[in-house]
Amino acid sequence: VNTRREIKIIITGTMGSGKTTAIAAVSDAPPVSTEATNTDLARHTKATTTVAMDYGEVLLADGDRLRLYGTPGQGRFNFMWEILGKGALGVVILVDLSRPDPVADMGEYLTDFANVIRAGSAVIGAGREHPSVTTTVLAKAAAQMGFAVPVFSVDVRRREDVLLLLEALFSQIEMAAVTDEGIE
Ligand SMILES: Nc1nc2c(ncn2[C@@H]2O[C@H](COP(=O)(O)OP(=O)(O)OP(=O)(O)O)[C@@H](O)[C@H]2O)c(=O)[nH]1
Ligand SMILES: [Mg+2]
Repeated sequence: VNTRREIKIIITGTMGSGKTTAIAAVSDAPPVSTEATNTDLARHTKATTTVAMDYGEVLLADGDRLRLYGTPGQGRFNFMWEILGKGALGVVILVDLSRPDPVADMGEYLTDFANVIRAGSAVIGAGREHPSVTTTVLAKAAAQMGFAVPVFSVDVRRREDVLLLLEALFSQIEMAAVTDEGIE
């Protein structure tokens, strides 16, 4: 039976890690964004920030549709996370390696989205550069927290990079489904 599915994915990470950029880079339909003037310039110098959510869609070759929901990065909008997380099967955590402590950043999002990650899957996308924190360091730190998640080096401005992340996440979701239901 050819059952086309719709799979909800959350894209999260610190302010400026590139959630809005990533969704715009891959979405088949024009992305929906809720950008407003950034009044928190101390936290990040960019001109705008997401205040509710980002939304985009990617149609996979097999007909499944990924629905992508980007979270706002500012802490005062954290109430949106629970709303956006409902029914999600996967989480993409974007880590900005230009920040002082990317391992701690990653840890916060793994903890905050633990329920979604345990019910589904997660991948980490690491962008920009850090003098000592590599993708291997991030993968080890995640494993120590009990999350066996793959870590990829990405430039969220590149469609191929974001698609790679989504494909890795999607294949994990598929594998989990096979394990849960038995091979048909
Ligand atoms: N130079 C450079 N710029 C990057 C890189 N990755 C992302 N960017 C830029 O960083 C910015 C990220 O901004 P957004 O996509 O708004 O980030 P966000 O995570 O949605 O931020 P909030 O919604 O405020 O939490 C964009 O201007 C990207 O073009 C990179 O590797 N190098
Ligand atoms: Mg944003």
